[in-house]
Amino acid sequence: MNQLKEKFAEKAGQLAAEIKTIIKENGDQEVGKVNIAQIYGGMRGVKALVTETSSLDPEEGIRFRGYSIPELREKLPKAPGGVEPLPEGLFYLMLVGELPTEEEVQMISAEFAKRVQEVPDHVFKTLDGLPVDMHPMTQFSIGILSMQTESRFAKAYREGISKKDYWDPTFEDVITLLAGAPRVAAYIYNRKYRDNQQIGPDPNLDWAANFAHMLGFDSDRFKRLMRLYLTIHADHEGGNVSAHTTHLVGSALSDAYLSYTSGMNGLAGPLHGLANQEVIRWILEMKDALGGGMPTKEQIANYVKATLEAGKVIPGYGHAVLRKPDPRYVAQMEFAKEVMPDDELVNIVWMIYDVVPPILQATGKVKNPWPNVDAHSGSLLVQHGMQEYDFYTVLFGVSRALGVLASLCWDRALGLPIERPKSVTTDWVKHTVEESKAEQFFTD
Ligand code: HAX
Repeated sequence: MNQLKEKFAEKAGQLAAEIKTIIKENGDQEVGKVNIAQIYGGMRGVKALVTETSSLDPEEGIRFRGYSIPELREKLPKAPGGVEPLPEGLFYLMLVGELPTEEEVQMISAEFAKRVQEVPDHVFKTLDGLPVDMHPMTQFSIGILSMQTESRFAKAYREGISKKDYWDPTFEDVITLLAGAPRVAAYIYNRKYRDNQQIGPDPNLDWAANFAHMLGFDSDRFKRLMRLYLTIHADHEGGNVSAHTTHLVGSALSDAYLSYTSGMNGLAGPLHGLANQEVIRWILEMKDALGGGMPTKEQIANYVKATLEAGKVIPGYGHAVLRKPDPRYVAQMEFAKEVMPDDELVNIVWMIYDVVPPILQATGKVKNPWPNVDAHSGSLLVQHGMQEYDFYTVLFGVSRALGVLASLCWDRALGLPIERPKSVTTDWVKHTVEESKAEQFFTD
């Protein structure tokens, strides 16, 4: 792990120096304008954040340090005999900006397998004290938050650590949190859905395979699915709710546990990560309403229209940035076409893809009628035997930890300041509009 830490420190030092020069020489350069619609409209398109780990193009989708998902599926190291990338490799890539070697990935897998043993007992006792019917995302957030007792950053800060060293205990917290997150998640799953039959970690498995194992799914196919799932959900640049929240809370020097769980509370919203459970719920309700079995496209179209007429969204469709089918959806579709082309639920997901976009387009207001990552993931899990769809966002959360926590390391290493944008009142907006009209009148 020291090797990775040294490499990160070296890269971070270089970038910090470059950024200093950029700000010194070009700090006044404007990179965009903000209009009133954007102030009221969730700041869409406002460039106001720096995130090094990944970047999202509206047409092309996500690139992690320049690599698309198909490129990562080809280039990142795999488990022996495996076909999907190891998510540990993506963490390395996001952290240091270079593709790792197999040995470098094995080193991270080994460190995670070691530190997964370090989840303190009180975390499990805390979870045991929660109502078993509490939503798994709430339990997950509480479970990880209770690990905050272990924060090396919080301890170092209390002891008076120098600013320039903040990144070091943050890095350590990040590795410990990443190692422990799948264990906390699996504990919740087993307690809630498997009569509390807990399964301990296996020190010989990679991160995703160990997660599958602790969840009670030991088939090679489920392990393959987990490696793919935990890779594609890891990061989606910095402006989405989970990434931005982690960054924002972290900017107050809250440690990795406090920052990440804040992000998870945002991921638990139905317009963000919870959409993956909503998709399956919506499909199963549709099947029920239509009497079960395979619906026709016409029946799906009618159900979609009824959902919209009831003032609800079609879960799994639309995106704040993307304007094309999500490559994370496409990666899952390719996986399904290979391993389960005849599965009924998966075929319904594909029929929905044929039916929904023209209907959303016809509304004239939906900017992106295409499926996002959440439209497909649940059907793969159901087909692999994980039916409990209210757990799906926890899987997303475990994956998202890789991206948002790699970014938190960067935030600390670059010494990014506390975030504090300016807010305005509607009176201010009205006054500004009036002033600008008056100015226009006098210049005309
Ligand atoms: N179904 C119905 N209406 C939709 C819609 C959908 N799938 N997507 C957008 N719209 C509506 C919006 O609600 C909005 O309506 P109003 O003007 O009446 O408020 C209008 O179309 C314009 O919205 P937009 O600009 O196209 O989209 P936003 O950037 O405001 O929102 C969302 C992006 C992802 C939140 C939105 O598309 C949505 O609600 N989708 C369904 C939920 C979903 O799948 N969320 C997961 C997104 C991916 C993700 O973060 N995963 O974690």
